[in-house]
Amino acid sequence: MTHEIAVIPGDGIGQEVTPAAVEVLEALDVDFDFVEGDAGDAVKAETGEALPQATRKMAADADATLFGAAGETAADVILPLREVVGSFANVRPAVSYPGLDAVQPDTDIVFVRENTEGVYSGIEDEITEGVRTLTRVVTEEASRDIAEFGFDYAKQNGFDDVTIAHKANVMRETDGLFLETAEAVAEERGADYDTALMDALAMHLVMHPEDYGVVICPNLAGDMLSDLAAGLVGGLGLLPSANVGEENALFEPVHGSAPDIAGQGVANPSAMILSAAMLLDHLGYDDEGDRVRAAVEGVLDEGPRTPDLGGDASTDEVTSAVLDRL
Ligand code: GGG
Repeated sequence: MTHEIAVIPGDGIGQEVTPAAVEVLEALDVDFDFVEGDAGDAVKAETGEALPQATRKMAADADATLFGAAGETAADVILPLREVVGSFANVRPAVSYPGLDAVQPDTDIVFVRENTEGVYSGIEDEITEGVRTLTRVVTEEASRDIAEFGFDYAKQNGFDDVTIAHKANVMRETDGLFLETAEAVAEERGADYDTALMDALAMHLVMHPEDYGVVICPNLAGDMLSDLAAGLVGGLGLLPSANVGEENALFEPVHGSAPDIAGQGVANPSAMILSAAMLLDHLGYDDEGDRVRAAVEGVLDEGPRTPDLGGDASTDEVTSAVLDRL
């Protein structure tokens, strides 16, 4: 069976790490047909459109999509792409790897982030000069979807600790609905859970990440807390993600376009390659996904390493080392 994969490198280091993930997928005994689409700042500068219709269609029609990184046009690229694939859940694992000098070596947390609404609904306005507003949308339906996904994910993947992140003491209506809906889902399932105010949770995650397993989050909180956890395990170059929908899915590293290092050939390809491993899991190639993860873990342990991890290797050298271990 051939799987059609839409490949959208996007901006900055997305152009450097996406080919690395494709090379890794090509090295496996799985039949892929890769189709490449344009999106991002450069395309917008050229055509006026950050996400061309052809790229949208490519992602909609493919069996899965690999996306690299978004830059200034993130709101016009990654948010609509997630919508195109119908993704309501953004799964972001933050794991400590042996051999890396991580701030917190006992981290094994999966952030399950609501992926369709909250402050990322895109409803912003300038109501008068100097006054701008943003409408935060929270619905019972999306809150239920993400909570059900989070509790199912925890059960299927052997996580005992589930935490519902919120700020319902301040955002009483919106996070109030998110929290009460997620708690209702837990009660229906007879599942154990904790709740945590997201600001206090940020501090506890830094001090005691080992206390957390699956963290179910509203959209912006999930984006921020997962980046915070990246800092605990060695940086954004290590965190993959899956944007999961009912029928379709898109896989991307948590990091953005990193304009400070783009074009130098030194971006860490690990997060992107680990995202490709999540794509393999999604398509039912669990063994291949495990092989890719083991190869990346071996390279993270023994090198070579890119500068973000204290080494001086290039993206290509790290990718070759992963390929050698496959
Ligand atoms: N590959 C992820 C990416 O491009 N991140 C940049 C960004 O702005 N992300 C916002 C988000 O994940 O919602």
